[in-house]
Amino acid sequence: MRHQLPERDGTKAAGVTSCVRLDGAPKTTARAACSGRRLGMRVGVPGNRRSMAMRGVEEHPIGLRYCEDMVTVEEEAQLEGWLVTLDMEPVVMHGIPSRRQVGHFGVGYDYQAWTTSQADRIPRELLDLRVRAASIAAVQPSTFVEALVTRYPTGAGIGWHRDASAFGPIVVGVSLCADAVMRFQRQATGGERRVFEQPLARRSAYLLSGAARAAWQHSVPAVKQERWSVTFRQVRHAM
Ligand SMILES: O=C(O)CCC(=O)C(=O)O
Repeated sequence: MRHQLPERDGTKAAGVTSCVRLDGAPKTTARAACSGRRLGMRVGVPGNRRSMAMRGVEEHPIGLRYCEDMVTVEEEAQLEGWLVTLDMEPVVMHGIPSRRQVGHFGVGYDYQAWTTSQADRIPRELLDLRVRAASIAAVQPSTFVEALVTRYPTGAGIGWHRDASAFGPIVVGVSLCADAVMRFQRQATGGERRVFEQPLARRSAYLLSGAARAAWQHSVPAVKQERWSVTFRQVRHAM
C-alpha cells in the first residue's frame, strides 16, 4: 500500500466525545466543529437550513452528530491516492447495478440476501481513520469491524434506507473529496413527515446512533463531484 496515515493509540481516543483533529491539536486551534444534541449550534434550528426540496416538518434526528475537519487536506489527498487504487464494485440489487461502487473490509455484505460474511481485513490505511471515528462515537476502535468504502461518481447518490439490521447501533461515516448532503426522514405519530438535511463537508464525519440510526431513514442525493465515503460499522452478532 502506498500511503499510510500515522498510527494513533485507539485506547486513548476511545471515550472522547468531542471532535478531534488527526494530529491531536486542541480544538481551539483545530477549528474542528461538532454538532449534535449537545453542541447543536449548527444544525437543528427550526426554520434554519430548511431545504426547499424536502417537504415536511424539520426536526433534528436524535443521535445524529456531525464533526468537521476529521482529516486534514493533506491526509485527504493521501487517502484519495490510495482509494483510487482499490477494486470497487457496484451494488447489484434486483439485478440492477448501482452507479455508486463499494469495497467492503472486515465484513462483507450481500445486498440481496441481507447477510454478512468475512471480508479482507481492514487495511492499515484506514486504521487511523477508524480510531478517529471511534473517538467521536466513544467506543473502542476494534468494535468497528467493518469499513465500507463507497465511491460516488458525479451524479451518483444513495436512496432512502436505514443501514441493515445486521449492523450495530452506531455508524460513523467520513466524507472525502467532495461536499454532499445527507437527508433524513421519518414518519411521526399521525403520519406527519419529519425531515432534516445535514450538509456533509468533505473531510467531515457524521455519527448515527439511537433514533437517527434506528428510526430515521437517510439518503444522499446525487453528488456534483466525485465523492468517497468510509463508513465504520459494528455487527450485531458474531459471524
Ligand atoms: O455516503 C455516505 O456517507 C452514506 C453511506 C450510506 O448511507 C450507506 O452506505 O448505507
